[in-house]
Amino acid sequence: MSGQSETPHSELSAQAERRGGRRSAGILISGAGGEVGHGLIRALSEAGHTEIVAIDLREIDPELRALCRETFAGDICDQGLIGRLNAMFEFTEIYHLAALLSTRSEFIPETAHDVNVGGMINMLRLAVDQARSHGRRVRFIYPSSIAVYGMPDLKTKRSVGAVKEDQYLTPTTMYGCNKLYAEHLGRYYARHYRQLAEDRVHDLLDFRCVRYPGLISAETLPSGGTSDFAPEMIHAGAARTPYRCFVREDTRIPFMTMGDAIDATLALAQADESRLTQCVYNLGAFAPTAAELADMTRRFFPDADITFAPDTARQGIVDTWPEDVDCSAAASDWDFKPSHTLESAMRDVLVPRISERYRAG
Ligand code: AKB
Repeated sequence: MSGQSETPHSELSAQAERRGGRRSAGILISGAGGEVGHGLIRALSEAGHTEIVAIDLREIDPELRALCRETFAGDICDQGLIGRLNAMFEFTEIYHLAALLSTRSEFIPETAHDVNVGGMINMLRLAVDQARSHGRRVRFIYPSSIAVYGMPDLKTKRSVGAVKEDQYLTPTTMYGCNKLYAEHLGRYYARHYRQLAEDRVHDLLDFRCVRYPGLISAETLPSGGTSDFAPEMIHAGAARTPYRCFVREDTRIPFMTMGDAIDATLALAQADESRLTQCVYNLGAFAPTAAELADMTRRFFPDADITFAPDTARQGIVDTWPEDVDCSAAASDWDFKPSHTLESAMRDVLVPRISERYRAG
């Protein structure tokens, strides 16, 4: 994979020269073209930020590009690109979203490791290099996932209900292993980085992490994840296309709307540090079974054609994810409170917006 800047290199040098060699202030978002990136760029832009620097493997949509100071089509594993970002910008905040999701990662686990772990190391290294050079701490926001959990069996999954951040951390997927290790890397870079080096500089990073449940967006459809059955089912209902759900009807995992996930991510980023008692926080809003999701979809789209055809391997992954997550730490440390139940999410956000999307073609 090659890292190619959308703006030609000569033009970037010319821009740097015009700025008198000075670096521009920036908020960096990796994986910016993905589902979360779309929402995050819009929310940051609405909050008045004009210094967004977005990077994604694919070219960023023109509509999003207009909200950014600079966009790059490139690979976070490309050291040359990371070096250019380091030379051009002063980042005080980094949202590292780029990742290969759980289903996709099981087909190419080594590549997933390169992207999910190697990419994380590159971004953390960029963050500490930046902090050392401009003298301010860099806030590093990292979305992890319920995939870090590994429930040993269905009986345990059903009996324990909502799990806390430090329970059942034995993931069975490459993506889950990568996310769990990346959480530890963030904590290490924030608290122990180069702890034996004589020239160690303390406190370069402010690392904050959310563990997302399955996310449901009205604007985009996910790809490569294993929680995708929920958004796929609802979008198929609106599009009036038949949907064969790849998990059993009794499958239960937590979800939230994309809007609530973005709000929570920004709330954690802005939270008063003195209130934070941990680096990593669970997030979730509702935890329906796949059958309950199907019933809710049929309630709003009465002719939705949903059948269940479980895929044994993908089912096996979802069965290791908890039925629900305990979000009490996020609630007490930074007032996390999702604004939607499944019903209100469907009624007020998902159904109106998704319907409009499919009406518009
Ligand atoms: C996936 O299904 O891989 C993701 C996740 C739960 O992190 N949506």
